[in-house]
Amino acid sequence: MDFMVLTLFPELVSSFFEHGMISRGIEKGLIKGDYINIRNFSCDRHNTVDDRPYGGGSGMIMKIEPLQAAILHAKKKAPESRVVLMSPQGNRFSQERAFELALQNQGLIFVCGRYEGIDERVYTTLVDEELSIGDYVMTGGELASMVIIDAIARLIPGVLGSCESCRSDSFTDNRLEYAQYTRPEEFEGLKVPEILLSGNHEKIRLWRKKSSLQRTFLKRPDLLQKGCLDAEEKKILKQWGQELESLVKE
Ligand code: 4GM
Repeated sequence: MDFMVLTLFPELVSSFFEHGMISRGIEKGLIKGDYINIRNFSCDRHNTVDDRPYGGGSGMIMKIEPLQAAILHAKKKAPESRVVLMSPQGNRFSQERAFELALQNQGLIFVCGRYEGIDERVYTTLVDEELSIGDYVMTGGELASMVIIDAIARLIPGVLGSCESCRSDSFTDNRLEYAQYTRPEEFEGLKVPEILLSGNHEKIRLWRKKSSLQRTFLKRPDLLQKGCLDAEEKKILKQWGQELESLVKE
């Protein structure tokens, strides 16, 4: 899957493509990470990419001509790709959307804004979709595009070491991930739950399911209302309720 980022700060993005699992995925040929400096597409000798807003007011607005030229160049390199503009007004990105986009396997061209905004005609003529990573404003779209690329890339088979590790991720099936431990068995009096040392795979599976449900119930109860509980989950929660009740009775 091809990722291309159009930005005024290509170094921000290049270092992201050069580290960790993302760079490994690129080396393995599973994903492509590229970037284009929007300033290279400015139309005058001062390399202007922004201008004052019509109607007055403070701040500078990104001009349409360099953005159009950069987007057309990116489209020429990757004609099948979808053009996504990062903005706080966009559709909210989520784990569900990450799965959708990874499955579609269509390349993505990210347009990252800077300054106080972008000429409205960019949104209406050059962009397939606006995406947002949350209800807050940043100085540029670069971090948002990297968040999205990271979340999608790790779902592409082979990018992470094992396929198992992303199947049990938080938010998949609207559940948070279960508690995990590694050595030592005891740290400053804090012990690893014994079941995890038992080697009993069925007991471990049930313990993990319970841990996942407990965490979701305590930290993100909104997720439990969204997806309904299956029979096994109901049983586990009922059992937890009984455990709590017996504590109160004693
Ligand atoms: C306004 C318009 C994305 C601001 C376009 C970008 C937050 C997000 C910017 C832009 C951004 C977000 C740059 N801030 N919540 N700032 O995903 O690109």
